Amino acid sequence: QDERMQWWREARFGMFIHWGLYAIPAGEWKGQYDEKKIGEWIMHTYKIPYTEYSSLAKQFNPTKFDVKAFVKTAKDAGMKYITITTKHHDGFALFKSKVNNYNVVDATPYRRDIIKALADECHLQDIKVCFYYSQAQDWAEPNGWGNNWDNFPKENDRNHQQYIDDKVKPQLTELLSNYGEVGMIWFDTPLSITKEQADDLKALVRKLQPKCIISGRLGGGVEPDYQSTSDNTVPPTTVAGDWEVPATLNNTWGFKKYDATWKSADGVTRLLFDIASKGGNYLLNVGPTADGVIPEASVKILKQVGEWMKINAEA
Ligand code: JFZ
Repeated sequence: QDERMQWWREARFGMFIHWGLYAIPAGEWKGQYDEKKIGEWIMHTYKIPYTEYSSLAKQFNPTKFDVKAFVKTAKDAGMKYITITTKHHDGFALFKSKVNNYNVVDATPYRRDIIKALADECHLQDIKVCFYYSQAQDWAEPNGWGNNWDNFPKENDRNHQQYIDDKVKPQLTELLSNYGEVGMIWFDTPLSITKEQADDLKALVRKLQPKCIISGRLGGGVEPDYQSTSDNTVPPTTVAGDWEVPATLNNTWGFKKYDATWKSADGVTRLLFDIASKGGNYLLNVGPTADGVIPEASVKILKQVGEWMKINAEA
């Protein structure tokens, strides 16, 4: 446990990347736009049928994606790890998957494995690469959790186990076999996942990469390696054990075209010191556009934070 957690305890600051098909509508669907909704939930927000939403893949072509620039942005800000959505609740994978062709290589004109590009670059530049994977919610799957608008079986009639066996375990196996050393699997929104199912996923991660950390939201009452706080929430006092605050830079994780509610660089720096002084880690999000770039406003804030960090590290 201690050996597994060591790099993470020293890291303090990481970059969260929420990226997927939802970057294309960027919060807007057929003229509707809701300031209060988060961008990566758009399929859910507007009850978009799977057949319609999935055709966004034919437009996904982030030709401006420059992996070196991504990693440099993180490193210059003083971040020590990057956690990217390999598959969010919409079910679309940013990596080549042999078990499910709803993925960036098989279903988009871009045809390149984004997770591979990022993992290789992180290994090269000596920064930890971590994978977010939505283990329960999968709105593309009749046996997954969460899609109650398509013509799928009622949630109680679903064979969740089938979904776990056919998609989750094989895809986690791909992620933990084909991309070198993985710092952590970041599970999320476990819903009614059972203890047995969570134990099984944990055992799979342990078997394939014993040093890989398991994030706070595995579910089933199964002990993770550390706790996630509520999103954007810093505990008022020092907390025992290992914990992390996942946080946004504006009011969404996935890119939204009209959200300009950016935090100030000052605010981010203060939060970082607040969290670090209480013994936690700060996982700060960016949401790249459909073109493949981190919004300019985010890059600017992160640059300023990096300058602060440098001054303070030297002082
Ligand atoms: C989840 C996701 O649904 C969301 O899209 C995003 O990926 C975020 C990082 O995680 O949302 C959550 C999950 C847990 C809490 C809040 C939002 N929580 O425990 O407060």
